[in-house]
Amino acid sequence: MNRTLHFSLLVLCIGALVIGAAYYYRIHSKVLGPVREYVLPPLPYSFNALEPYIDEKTMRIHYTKHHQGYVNKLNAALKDYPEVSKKPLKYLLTHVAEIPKAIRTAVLNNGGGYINHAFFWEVMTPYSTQAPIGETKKLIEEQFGSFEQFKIAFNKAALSVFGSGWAWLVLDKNDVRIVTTANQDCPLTDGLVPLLVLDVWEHAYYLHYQNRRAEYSTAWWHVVNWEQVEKNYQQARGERNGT
Ligand code: MN3
Repeated sequence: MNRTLHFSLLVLCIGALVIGAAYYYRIHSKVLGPVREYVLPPLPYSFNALEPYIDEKTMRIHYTKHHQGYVNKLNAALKDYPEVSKKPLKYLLTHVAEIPKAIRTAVLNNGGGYINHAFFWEVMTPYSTQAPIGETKKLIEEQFGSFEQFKIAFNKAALSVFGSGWAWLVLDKNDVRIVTTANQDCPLTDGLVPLLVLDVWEHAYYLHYQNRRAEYSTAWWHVVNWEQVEKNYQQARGERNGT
């Protein structure tokens, strides 16, 4: 085989590969569409806004490293599954069987990590009303006797989480209930609607409180965003009524 023929064949092969790849990509993106890429949702306040209850360094690392880590790993898991990525995360977490087995654990862990943290940032504020308001105030008082009793029960639940996890106030049909989840599990998967949450992973408090989770969960009440909790409740009720 002479050199020119050799070169021509090489050019032909490369050309065929390029055209093939372009064609595959065109078909692929036409049929399946692009992959949805998650980005870190904006933090609703500055890193030092929740001081002294949650310190700036913890917030910064928690948001830019831990939360970002879940975002990255979620995107990596969905990279080759555009059809799955197009479904809202809330939908996937409530229809677990529709997540392909090969990525199910990764989507549950990192999708949970993504959504749980996004939710956690929202239920905190430097301008806390310090006590529940509206319908949630009524529901909490009916269910737990008083706000004080509720706080005691919630803190007890937060302390009972062995290892890493979360303590939640959820809406279960028409009642509010305290539940805990392990790792990055989300109550949505169990058909419960989150209203309030506390992250009790050590990364959420260790720098400032070291091993003193009780101290952290007690201090945290100062920054609870009860207006958001009420909004979460109203939204859940609206969705249920189809409005
Ligand atoms: Mn966390």
